[in-house]
Amino acid sequence: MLYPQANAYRQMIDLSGFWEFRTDPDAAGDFGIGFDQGQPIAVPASWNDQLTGLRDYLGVAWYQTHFNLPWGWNDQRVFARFGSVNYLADVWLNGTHLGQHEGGHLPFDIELTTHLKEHGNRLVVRVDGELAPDRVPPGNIPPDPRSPFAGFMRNYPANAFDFFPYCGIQRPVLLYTLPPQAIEDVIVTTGIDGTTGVVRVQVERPAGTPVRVSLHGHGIAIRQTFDERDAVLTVPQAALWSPAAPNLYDLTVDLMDGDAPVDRCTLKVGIRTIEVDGDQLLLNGQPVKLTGFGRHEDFPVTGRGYVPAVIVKDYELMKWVGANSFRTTHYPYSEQMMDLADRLGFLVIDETQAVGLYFAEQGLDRRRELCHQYTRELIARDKNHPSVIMWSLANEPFNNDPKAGPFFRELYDLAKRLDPTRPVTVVNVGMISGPDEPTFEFVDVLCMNRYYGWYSEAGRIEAGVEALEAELDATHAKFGKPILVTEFGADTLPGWHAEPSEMFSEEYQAEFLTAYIELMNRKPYIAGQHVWNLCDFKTSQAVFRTAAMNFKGVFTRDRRPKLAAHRLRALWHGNADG
Ligand code: GCB
Repeated sequence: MLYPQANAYRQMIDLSGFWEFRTDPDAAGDFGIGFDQGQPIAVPASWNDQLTGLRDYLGVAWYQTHFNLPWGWNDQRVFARFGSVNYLADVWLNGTHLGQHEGGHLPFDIELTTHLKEHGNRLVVRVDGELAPDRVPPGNIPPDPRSPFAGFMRNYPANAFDFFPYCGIQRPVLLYTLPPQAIEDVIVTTGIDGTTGVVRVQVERPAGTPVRVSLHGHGIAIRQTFDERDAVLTVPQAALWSPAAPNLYDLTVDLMDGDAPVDRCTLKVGIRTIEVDGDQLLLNGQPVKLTGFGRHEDFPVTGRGYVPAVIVKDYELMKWVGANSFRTTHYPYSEQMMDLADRLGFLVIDETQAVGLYFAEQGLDRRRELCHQYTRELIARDKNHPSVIMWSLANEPFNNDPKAGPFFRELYDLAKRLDPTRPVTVVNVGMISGPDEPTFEFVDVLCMNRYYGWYSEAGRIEAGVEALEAELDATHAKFGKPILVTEFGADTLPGWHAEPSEMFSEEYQAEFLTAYIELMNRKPYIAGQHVWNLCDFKTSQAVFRTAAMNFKGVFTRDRRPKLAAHRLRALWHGNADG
């Protein structure tokens, strides 16, 4: 699945702007043909914080917009691409239902061609944002009636994950054309042979059509025409891609009819390898140590909506503190965020939206299908990014269940079949399955979220770090694989100070992160440290989430540094001016 492009053979327009909106609390509406008197709403953005009274509304809502066909589009194949609609989307054009997609955070394309008019097209999208046990991520899981705590301390809305369940059309909606004969997909993988880069380009297209590929940049221009499925280009003295030098080449793929191109796609290529060797993670054959964060697509008013300026800002903040990486906690981020990771040289652990997974029979088959769908869709979308160094199949599933091991083994095999070039992981949390994590046997890298000194050993950083060290050493001795500590952190109210430090103070967070990092720096098998979280972010309401916020950010929700941000900068850059 290629991102839409505009060039001599393809065109594209962005439908971002003010759409019309109405809720449908009984889910009984039949507005596919359109509706009158909708309220204006911004697309892309979550609906929750835009319109009065809708913050906790997670039901059905309808969006509609109108467009005229641009000049020259009459005889083209036209598609709509939705970057992210959370959670369940149904699409109508001029009264005809054209498709459905389940799951936010991943794109889908719908062909509009035969239903288009030259003027006054009406595009309608029904969005169902409900939380349900047979959805992924799940929510509204019935409390266990045998538990004495059934219904006690529940969060609201009742998601099974720790971030606000924003919904709506959250990323841009694009209209684009494809020529009659079109490139369907391009799959690029890279290798290194001495100082030579090896770039394999596989082009999915109508059978029997020749392809011409050109690779430009860093002093080379290579061109090759071929009839086979793929071509291998060799790049002498290759300028490799890495965080220190995110070198990119320009790849142009032309579909040929005789000597004339009939379609074209361009993409950026970074030549790099990523592999696991014993307990080390190797980038371009050299051990790499990740410093960075878990993050959220989260900002006031726009919710989980695509805001380019916030993306730029977050990269600036990450660079400022000395991060070289992040994990797309807990769902795939926007395609634009991934493009910038390639350009700016960030290493990305790319995670699906399988968070809060549990294994009770009810709804399990559906959750399994969705996890397979998401894994396929994520790899299809992000496979060509040099920045993506690992696939994460899930965050903190309730793996203390005998069904979990086989569930993830299947998913791991699927990911490896689709992409044999990248390590695959499942992110574990000690509070649930700890060292008996069933996926540790087969995943390539062990990703551990740990909160000793916060959720356990509360208020006692030293005792927490001792427990952490014991567990890390034991896990390493047992599995001998690289370990990433993919979350560690402490809630911190900005401006709250204490001496001696205590929980929720800025001093406690700074001391907590320092103690963890100093320990991890002493352990050669620790391949990475990701602080939870880059910024404070909104959650559901719960007694353990003051003001419906998770305050573990080292920056506030409006991106101001806490004490810990300065401390991290000193630790990761090696000096305060780094
Ligand atoms: C975790 C989760 C993350 C939470 C975090 C916390 O282990 O992966 O989603 O926000 O802990 O702050 O409790």
